[in-house]
Amino acid sequence: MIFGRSERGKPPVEPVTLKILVAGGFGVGKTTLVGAVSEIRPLRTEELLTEAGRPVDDTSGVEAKSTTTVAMDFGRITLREDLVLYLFGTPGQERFWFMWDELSEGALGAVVLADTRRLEDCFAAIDYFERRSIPFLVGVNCFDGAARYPEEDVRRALDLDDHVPLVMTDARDRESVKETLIGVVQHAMAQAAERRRAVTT
Ligand SMILES: Nc1nc2c(ncn2[C@@H]2O[C@H](COP(=O)(O)OP(=O)(O)O)[C@@H](O)[C@H]2O)c(=O)[nH]1
Ligand SMILES: [Mg+2]
Repeated sequence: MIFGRSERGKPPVEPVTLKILVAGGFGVGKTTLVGAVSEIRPLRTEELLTEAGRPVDDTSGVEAKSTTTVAMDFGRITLREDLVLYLFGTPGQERFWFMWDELSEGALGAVVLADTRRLEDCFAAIDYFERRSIPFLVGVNCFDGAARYPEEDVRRALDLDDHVPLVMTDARDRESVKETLIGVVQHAMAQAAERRRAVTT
């Protein structure tokens, strides 16, 4: 009794923790996604979009948005008792690119969020992960009022490699986000297995 779980013969589980990046253009839903699933109050560093910032922060096509994340979003989700994900939202604006190398250190994989109204906003993130061989999937954040396109059209517009998964997601919805994150973990594991095979054969 005093040994808790081990009374059933199982030692207490020390969870595996994995680091997942959440990337994509400005206003695509990164902060929303981390907030939708995080068990800890998401750590955010937001800065009011000021008049002075307007020429830099292009808000055309972005939902009413008065704050912008300047540092990063950080959250945690327990997928299973032995598997915990730490989520790091990358800063969307180009002037914060310098932070990405540090953030991506030790990352298992990434979600690149895309908005079909501004697909070009995620090209930079896709290029970044491709160049560094960081496994990623593309999550199309389905905004109300945005046209739905067939998966094939989105893949072609993004010039995605066949092996990169593309999923529809809703950054506001916990279950939808959870599924997307599981997709990243599975994809990263599959990629790792693939690479091991390539090395040993
Ligand atoms: N309708 C809709 N709005 C969303 C969705 N995801 C985010 N938003 C809104 O879009 C705006 C930008 O989202 P935010 O998470 O701040 O974007 P970030 O710049 O990528 O962190 C916010 O006002 C959100 O409430 C979505 O899936 N559907
Ligand atoms: Mg944000």
